[in-house]
Amino acid sequence: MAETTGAGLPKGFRGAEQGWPELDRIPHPPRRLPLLGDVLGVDRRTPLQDSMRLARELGPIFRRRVLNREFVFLWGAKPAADMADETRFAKHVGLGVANLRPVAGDGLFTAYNHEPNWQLAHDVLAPGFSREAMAGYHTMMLAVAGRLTGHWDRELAAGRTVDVPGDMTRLTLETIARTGFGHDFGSFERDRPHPFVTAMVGTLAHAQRLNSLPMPPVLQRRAARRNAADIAYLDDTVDALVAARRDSGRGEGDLLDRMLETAHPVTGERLSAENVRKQVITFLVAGHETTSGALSFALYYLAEHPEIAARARAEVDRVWGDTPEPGYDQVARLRYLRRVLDESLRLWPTAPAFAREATEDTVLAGEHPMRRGGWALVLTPMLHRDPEVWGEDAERFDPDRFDAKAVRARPPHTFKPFGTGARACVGRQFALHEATLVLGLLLRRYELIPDPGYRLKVTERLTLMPDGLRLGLERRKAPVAAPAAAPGPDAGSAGRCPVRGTDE
Ligand code: MNH
Repeated sequence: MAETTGAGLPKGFRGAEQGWPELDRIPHPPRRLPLLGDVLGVDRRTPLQDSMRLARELGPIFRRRVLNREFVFLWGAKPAADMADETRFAKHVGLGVANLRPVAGDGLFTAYNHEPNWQLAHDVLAPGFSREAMAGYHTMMLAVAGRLTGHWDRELAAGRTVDVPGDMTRLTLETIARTGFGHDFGSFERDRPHPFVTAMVGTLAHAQRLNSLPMPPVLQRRAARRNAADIAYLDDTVDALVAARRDSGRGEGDLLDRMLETAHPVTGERLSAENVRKQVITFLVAGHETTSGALSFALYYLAEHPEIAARARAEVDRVWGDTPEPGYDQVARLRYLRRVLDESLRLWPTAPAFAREATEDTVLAGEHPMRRGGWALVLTPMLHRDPEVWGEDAERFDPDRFDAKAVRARPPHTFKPFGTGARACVGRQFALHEATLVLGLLLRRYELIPDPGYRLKVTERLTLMPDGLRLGLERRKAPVAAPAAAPGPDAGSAGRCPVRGTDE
C-alpha cells in the first residue's frame, strides 16, 4: 500500500526517539517486554481507555512502545496548552489519522498540512458552515429529528426500549447526508444499520487496530481484504451520489454543490473529481459518527441525572414554549442544555485524541526539548480530567462547570473536544446546533428511563460510543406552556449566543 512504509508504519512516520532528544526523562510503563514493548495488560479493542489508565499511573506526559514504534502521550493542562501555540506546533497526521488515508485520502481531515488541497478545500468549504448556511440546514435537521421521534413514538407504543447509539447514528447520518448532499439513506426504515455505516465502522475499527497489537499474518491479510472491500463500498456509494447530482443539476446550495461548482475566491481553482470523492466520504464519516456519540453520552447522563434533565427540560419549555418547530435562534438560547452537551464532551470527547507536531526545534512547556517534526498525542479525555483545572471531583458530571463565570475562571486551552488551531473541527457549530436541537426535542417529548442494570461501557473505533445503551421512554403528559413569570436561573443571560468558543 502506497501510504505505508515497508514496516507497516504510516508514511513519514517519525519515532519518538528522533523527535524527543531527552526521551529518557519521560516515564513509560514499568513492565516493558523486549521486542513487543508496552503491551502487557492492553487490549486491542480499547487503546484509548488503556492509555487513560496508563495516564493515571504515569502522569501528565508519558510514552508507550508497541513493537518498533514509540509514541509520546500527554494530557497535563500545561503541556497541552503549550501545544496549542500555532506558531510552534501544528496538526500531526499520524497513527489513526494516517491510517485513514486509504479511506479519506487528501480530504480535509486527513490531508497533510503541506498538501495544497487542504487550503483549497478549506477555503471552498468553510463558508458551508457559516451562520447563514447553518440557518439553512436548520429546517432539514428538524425534518430528520421528526423521523427519530416518529420512530421513538412507535417503539414506545410497542412497549420497547430504544437503542440509543443505533438511533443517534441513524439520525446523524441522515442529517449530514440530507444537509450536505441532498441524499436519503433511509436509515429509519431499516432494522439494521445502512451498509454504508457498517463499511465505515469497519474502516474505522481497522485503522484503530493497525496502531495496536500485531495480528498474525493470516488475520492481517483477511482484515486487509475486508478493509479494501469496505473502502470500495464507500467509494461506490459516493460515486453514485455524485453522479446523481451531476445528472440532476444543482441541489439546494449544499456542500456537494460547493464541492462541484465553487471556485477558490482568489485562485479560481476547483476541487478535482478524485478530491471531491474523498471530501464526500470525509464529511459523511466525520459529520456523523462523532455527533452520534456525543448525543448518546448526553442522553446517558440525562437519564442518570433526573434533576439535571428536569432543569434542562424546564429551560426548553421556557425558551421554546409550545411552538411545534423551534426556530434557528431558539436553539442557541438553550444555554443550560448546551452545558449538558459540553459536560458530556468533557468526560467523553468522542474524537478522543489529536496529534500535534513541533514546526521548529523547541522546548515543550519549558521542560521537554523537541526537534522539528517530533510529535505527541494529546489525550483529550484526560486533559478534561486534569485535577489542577477541573478539581478533584473531575469524574463527576456537572454541567455548571460550563456556566460563563466558571469558563472565564479556567485557563485557556483546557477544553478541546474539537481539537485546536487551523485544523480544528470545521463542523463544530453544525454538530453543536444539531445535538442541542435534538436533545431539546427529545427532552420536551419524553421522560428518559435508565435501565438500572446498565453500567457505562465505552466502545472504541477511533471514536467513542456508549456500548449497548438502551433507554425506556415515557411520553410527557402535556407540553408545558411557557410560563410568563418566574424566569429560571438562566433567563437573565439568554440571547447571547452560546454556540461560540468557550475557551479561545
Ligand atoms: Mn469534526 C476535525 C471532533 C463533528 C468535520 N473534528 C475534527 C477534529 C476533532 C473533531 C477533534 C480535529 C482532529 C485533529 O486535530 O486531528 N467533530 C469532532 C467532534 C464532533 C465533530 C467531537 C461532534 C461532536 N466534524 C463534526 C461534523 C463535521 C466534522 C458534524 C462535518 C459536518 N471535523 C470535520 C472535518 C475536520 C474535523 C472536515 C477536519 C478539519 C481540517 O483539518 O481542516
